[in-house]
Amino acid sequence: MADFNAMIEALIACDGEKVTALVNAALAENVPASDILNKGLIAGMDIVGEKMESGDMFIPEVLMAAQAMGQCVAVLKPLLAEGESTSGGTVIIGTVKGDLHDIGKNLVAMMMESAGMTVHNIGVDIPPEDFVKHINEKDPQIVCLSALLTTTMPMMKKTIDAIVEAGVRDKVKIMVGGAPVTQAFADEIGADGFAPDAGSASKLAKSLVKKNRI
Ligand code: B1M
Repeated sequence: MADFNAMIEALIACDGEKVTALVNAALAENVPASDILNKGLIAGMDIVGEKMESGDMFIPEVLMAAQAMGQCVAVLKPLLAEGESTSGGTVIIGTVKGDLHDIGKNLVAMMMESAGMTVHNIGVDIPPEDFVKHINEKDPQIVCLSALLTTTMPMMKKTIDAIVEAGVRDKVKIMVGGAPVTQAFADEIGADGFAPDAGSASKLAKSLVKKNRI
């Protein structure tokens, strides 16, 4: 039996070694990687977020917890592969300007790679003009924008506007996501799709690529 509570507690205690050991122990017991991710790591980060909000955890601690999560995600990466045969497709993914959160975005990138897509993960704090530059250079079918802050959500609209102004809007499907983002917001800013989590983002990207080819 995997001890998800111990994983959550070790993450909150910023004890990277312990979280990694617990993740490895759970894997050795054949606990599915997706359960470890959702019931252990993401559940733990949710509590870290609550503690951050209430002032019970400070930024350096949150960063240490995030680092521990990143290490474990690297361990889980090969096991989270979807294993489906796919039609491929090229994706650009980045976190919009002003926003430094990247754990969720990296998970989305990872799921898309696992699903056979070519993913250019262009990082965090990406200004609209850089998204345009990467579209011109990499010729993707899909552009994914991530934002975790309510204050950086408007930057998603600015990025879409810049893509329209650069005359490349028709070449790409734009998907948005991140904890505060909703389908209604995606519709409002003229995105082609919204996904609440990494698994559904990967599925949606594949279906958008397929639709585009027909
Ligand atoms: Co920040 N932070 N943070 N933070 N942080 C949140 C987001 C917050 C909710 C915490 C809180 O107060 N409860 C809050 C935002 C409040 C708001 O705007 N509504 C917040 C704040 C306020 C801040 C600062 C402003 C704090 C400060 O400085 N005073 C600051 C801002 C810095 C900046 O970006 N300019 C800040 C800084 C940081 C750290 C640097 C310390 C660190 C980030 C480290 C890193 O990413 N490398 C951090 C962290 C770790 C968090 C929390 C605790 C965890 C985020 C996370 O990684 N979750 C977070 C609280 C929380 O979310 N519970 C919080 C796990 C991850 C797997 O989930 O990112 O949601 P998530 O990704 C999911 C989906 O959203 C979706 O799929 C992913 C996987 O299923 N998804 C997409 C994500 N991107 C997608 C793109 C897509 C599709 C789906 O494209 C199509």
